[in-house]
Amino acid sequence: MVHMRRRGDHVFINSIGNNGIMRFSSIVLSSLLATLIVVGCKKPEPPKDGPDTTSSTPVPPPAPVDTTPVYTVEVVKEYLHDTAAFTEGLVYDDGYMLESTGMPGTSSLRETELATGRIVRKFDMPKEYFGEGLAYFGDKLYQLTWQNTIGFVYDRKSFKQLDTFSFYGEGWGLTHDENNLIMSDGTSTLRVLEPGTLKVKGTLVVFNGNQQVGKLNELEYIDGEIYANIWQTNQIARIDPVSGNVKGWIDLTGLLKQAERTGHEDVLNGIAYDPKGKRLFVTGKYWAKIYEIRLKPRAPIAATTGGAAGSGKS
Ligand SMILES: [Ca+2]
Repeated sequence: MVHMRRRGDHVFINSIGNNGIMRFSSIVLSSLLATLIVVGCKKPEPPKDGPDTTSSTPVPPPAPVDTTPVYTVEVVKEYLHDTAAFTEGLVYDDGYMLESTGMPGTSSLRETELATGRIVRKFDMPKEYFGEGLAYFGDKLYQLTWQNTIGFVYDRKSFKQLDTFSFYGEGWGLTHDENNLIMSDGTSTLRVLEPGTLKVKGTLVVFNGNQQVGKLNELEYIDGEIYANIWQTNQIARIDPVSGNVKGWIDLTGLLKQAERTGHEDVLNGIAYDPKGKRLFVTGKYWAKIYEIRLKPRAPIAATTGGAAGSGKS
């Protein structure tokens, strides 16, 4: 005769006395029954065509489908661009490009003839300033700096510096709508500035679906939308200026052809628009060309979205 004694997770079998009485404690009986149940039950096979629903590992929900429309582009025309220009802001004005360039020692405000690329006016910023976003509003030009927390106001025609203004954080892109300047700072939040005082009168957080879109860089307000290229990508977001929602993505992958690269180029940066001719222009830092492009709808695909926080040099 035997009795079983449980110690920890192990069951031991020992001899019992000569009186022949089997003494099972309730604990021993429970353990025996549990063991028999486990041995007697076979784990069900998962369905051949479905997930293993008996697994303890939770099955993640399917990834949400990004239904935001995507546009590719065709190049209408190419124009020369200064390969020494580290483009940070680009504005079209009646046959001329106004451009803000960055980097210490090469930051500038310049005006070039679009048809030829010829520089017709140039103001070199003191080397302590890193030029950033540029907007043409009224008869004035507004230029940001990256981390100097200062902006400059110029007369459009003479480039004479009229004023300065200060802001918090970093300066990245700048454009304007009918009434206000709109500024990016490398995050997913755009600031709306009152042009007279340059004070922040509102903010707009940019979302694609339920995801914030960070690293908003160069801007252009075009026919009631804010276009923003996303730093270190080939994507331009078309943003609803009221809701902050991305209404479309422009995918510029392949615009800068491998055969045309100098090896010196930096990222896509620079959007300008001719409202009369409805011409859209893009370029990049140290790129040799400004491209006039036309949008073509493409089937929706997952688009790149950045985080809420900005980082690094714009
Ligand atoms: Ca622009």
